[in-house]
Amino acid sequence: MEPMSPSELKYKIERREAVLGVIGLGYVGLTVACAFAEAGFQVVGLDIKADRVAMIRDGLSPIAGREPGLAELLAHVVSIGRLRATTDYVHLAEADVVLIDVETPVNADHHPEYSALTSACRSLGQIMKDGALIIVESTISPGTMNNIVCPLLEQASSRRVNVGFYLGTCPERVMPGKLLSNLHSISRVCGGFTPETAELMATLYRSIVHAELNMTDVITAEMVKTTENAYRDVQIAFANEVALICEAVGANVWRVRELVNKSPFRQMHMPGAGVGGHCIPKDPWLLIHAGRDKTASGLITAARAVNDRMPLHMADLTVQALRDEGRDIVGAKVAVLGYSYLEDTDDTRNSPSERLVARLRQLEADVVIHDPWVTEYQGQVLDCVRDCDAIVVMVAHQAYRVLDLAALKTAVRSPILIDGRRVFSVDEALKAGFHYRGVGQSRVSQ
Ligand code: SAJ
Repeated sequence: MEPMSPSELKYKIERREAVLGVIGLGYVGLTVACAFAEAGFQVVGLDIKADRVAMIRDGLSPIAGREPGLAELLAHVVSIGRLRATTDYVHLAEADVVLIDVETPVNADHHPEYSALTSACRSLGQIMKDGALIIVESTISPGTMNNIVCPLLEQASSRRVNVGFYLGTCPERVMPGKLLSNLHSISRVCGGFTPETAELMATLYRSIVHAELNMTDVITAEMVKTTENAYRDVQIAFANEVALICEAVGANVWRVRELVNKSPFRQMHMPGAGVGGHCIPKDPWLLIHAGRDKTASGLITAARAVNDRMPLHMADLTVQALRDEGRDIVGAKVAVLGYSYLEDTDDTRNSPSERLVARLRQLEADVVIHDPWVTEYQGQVLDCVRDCDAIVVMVAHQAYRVLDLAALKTAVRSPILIDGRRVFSVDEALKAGFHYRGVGQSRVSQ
């Protein structure tokens, strides 16, 4: 039987008659599966985790944290039979389009760890429909589509790309806490092996993306995604390095940043206690990996080192502040406020607080942790800081912004406040009787 032509597939997509498969039902895959189901497609979602599939089959979202609208949408599209979840690849054989949304981490040597991606390609290749459109949404190192994904799919399917199947990559651009809204509102890059495939992809995504769809080739699409996050990482590292210089010269980095950003075309990012999350710490390494044997990438590598050092700098500030109070870090009780990687989320992946806590414990401090969003660290802040020798703020949770510093002052043993995210102003900290040190704010105390 002749494979579907691109125009036949385009017709099926436009009429929402195409069956969609999604491999990987994590925060990206599940969200996109629900969105296409809501748009009218029949969607088959596949995940290797049977418990996750079981929850989805029951119309329950396995995604932790607050994701407005997602749980309700999932329940709805499952109840009307528009989204079916499975652990068995055989159910993807009917799919006209398959999205691959599996994890693409980097290993300890900062190289891509593609076991999930290669396994998905091999399993899909063995059963995929003739003429199917395969789209990788996972973030991948530039060159991965040409050097890994395409050969694996051709080998497993005994078909040739652009003849027996169509192939492209459309990197995801979602953020925890805003998954559904981002999916609909942020522009996407549709990188196809051919312009016709890119056009097919745009036709598909137009049903859920109400923003620009930019068609291009696969290497460009791979470069854009890894570059946009490496850009952010380098910008944050620049802000952090300026903050360290401000501490050295006695300036306030926040005032410096405010005035720098009044200069045209300046957008200095925010210095802070470090860079965590699922994207920013990882994607620069995927970008560097692509050019590893051919060009230097000193700047991007150095930026990663600057950002990774910030949690250790927070430990240094704590040690210095205790010393100023005549106290030793050894045996000091230190309260760490904030364990997620970002304000007002429960996501702790690559959290800077993890590095800080490890460092403080290595220095033999007695560390207590609080985070209103992370189950194991919830509770009253006052109880957490009681009798402590220093408070270290690592995350700008809204709950911390409204804390009564005067009340905290009565609970602590020594009034030291180390602020990694400028949650408090120097004046309010001093007024409450704290000795205050902030990233980029040279030592300020009475
Ligand atoms: N951070 C700083 N200074 C800044 C901005 C962030 O220290 O100026 C820290 C945060 O505290 C956090 C980390 O960097 O620990 C990452 O923060 P983020 O705001 O970049 O949030 P993410 O990790 O959710 O990044 C996502 C990315 N989106 C996608 O990958 C689709 C990123 O490209 C977005 O720019 C970012 O969201 C966003 O704009 O919210």
